[in-house]
Amino acid sequence: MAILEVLRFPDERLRTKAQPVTEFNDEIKTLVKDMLDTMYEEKGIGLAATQVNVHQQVVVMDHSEDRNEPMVFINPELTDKTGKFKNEEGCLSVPGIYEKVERWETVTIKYFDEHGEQHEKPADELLSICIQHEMDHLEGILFIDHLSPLKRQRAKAKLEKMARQAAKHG
Ligand code: K1U
Ligand code: ZN
Repeated sequence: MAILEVLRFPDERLRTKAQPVTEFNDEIKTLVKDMLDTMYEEKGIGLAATQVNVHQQVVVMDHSEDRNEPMVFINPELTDKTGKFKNEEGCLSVPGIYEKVERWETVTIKYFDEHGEQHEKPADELLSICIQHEMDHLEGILFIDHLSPLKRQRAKAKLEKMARQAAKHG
């Protein structure tokens, strides 16, 4: 079991655009396993490789109640998207900030699993929100980038205050 370091805002490495996976080898399988271990350890429902400073298009998720339904999305693409809705989001890379973000309501995800098999899956509710949030990470976009300038400024000020307090108290 390997727990990877999760990059935190304002780390510039979170702004790196991820590259498509071209080889489904043991390295990718190990990355997927380590990302799942890290997501469970951090109590997240999703994680993008960008957040652990690996700039390949790999996403893991599990939003099941018992935390026993891992999902892997490699080179994800949205082939269909309908409707819009607003929901509260959080992010392991932007701790302590929860804000409503507008997303596509339903999407269809085309992706590969870690064995290189291609799949297509319809998604709504939390799966739809989460895949859009994670695919943003792969593009170097954070959910706070979707907020109004005022809300973004407030979030930044809160994060800076939290960083100052953490530095003071160790
Ligand atoms: O990408 C990440 O940092 C993971 C993120 C996924 C996510 C949660 C909620 C909406 C969109 C994307 C998290 O897991 S944040 C922590 C969390 O478990 C959570 C936060 C708010 C609502 C539901 C869950
Ligand atoms: Zn996130």
